[in-house]
Amino acid sequence: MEFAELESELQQWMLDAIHNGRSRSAVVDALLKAGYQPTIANAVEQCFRAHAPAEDAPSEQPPGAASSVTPSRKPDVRFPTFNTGVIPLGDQQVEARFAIRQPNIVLFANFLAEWECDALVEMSRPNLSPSRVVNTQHGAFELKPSRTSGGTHFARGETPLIADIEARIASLLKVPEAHGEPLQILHYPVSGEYRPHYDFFDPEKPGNQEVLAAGGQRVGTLIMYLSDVESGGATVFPRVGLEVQPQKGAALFFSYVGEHGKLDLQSLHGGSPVLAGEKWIATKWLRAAEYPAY
Ligand code: PD2
Ligand code: ZN
Repeated sequence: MEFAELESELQQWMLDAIHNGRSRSAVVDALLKAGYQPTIANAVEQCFRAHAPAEDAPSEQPPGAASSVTPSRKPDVRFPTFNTGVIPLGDQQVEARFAIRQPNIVLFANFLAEWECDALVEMSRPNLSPSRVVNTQHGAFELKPSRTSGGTHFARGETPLIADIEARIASLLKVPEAHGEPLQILHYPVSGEYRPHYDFFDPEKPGNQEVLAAGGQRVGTLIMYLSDVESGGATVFPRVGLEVQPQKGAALFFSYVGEHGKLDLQSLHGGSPVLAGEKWIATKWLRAAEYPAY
């Protein structure tokens, strides 16, 4: 199996593993445990040859031990407190439509122009692969019935449009662009869903050490709706009884790490099944510290 043929999230996971100092054999082991065929070892080898530092002798280390970024339970990021009203951001007159405090959730209308939504969809359509979730025991990415979308991602600043949108996000949320993970584009066909989950990583779970070591904890999420949805597909917060119906160009922000690094369990959220039409979103997850750019 070739590295270039792997789903983008799996490629990203391997790059994170190298960045965190994991050895070839540790990476192959995790993937075999997650159910991959032994031919995955070839893709791992290609990835290490292309991306591991030349002098990097394979070493067995506890997950995350060699990270250049110390995982932190404290947020190094303080998001602004939003109230409803218009926020001029470059060419966009963004409007905060509602803001609630606990959990901290804000809906921004008009965050993206229609043409930007269409361009992101067209750039992504040819490169979609099934979305995966992190296995919290051993850390590899797995296919699960709880997440039935297709996705792809763009590196920070990969195109002028991506760079523009990332600058807008940084300006709105007052968080450096370097704290952003690659922009994820997700497509949900009819019946596609993302069952309720937390976006933060439970620091007690061994399989999360890999993802926490690169950039620290996730502290906030911005979901940008790239399409309207004919029926279904709402983003739901079951613990607060909130449902947000996708509206093309709008963006939903929520954060979930409080004062002393306390994780907000009220932030449980999901994408309910699409009943008719299709749903496209772009998600920017934000970390407590700088996230490596590949
Ligand atoms: O598509 C959604 O509405 C959705 C729901 C829950 C997206 C995410 N989570 C996410 O991207 O984290
Ligand atoms: Zn989510």
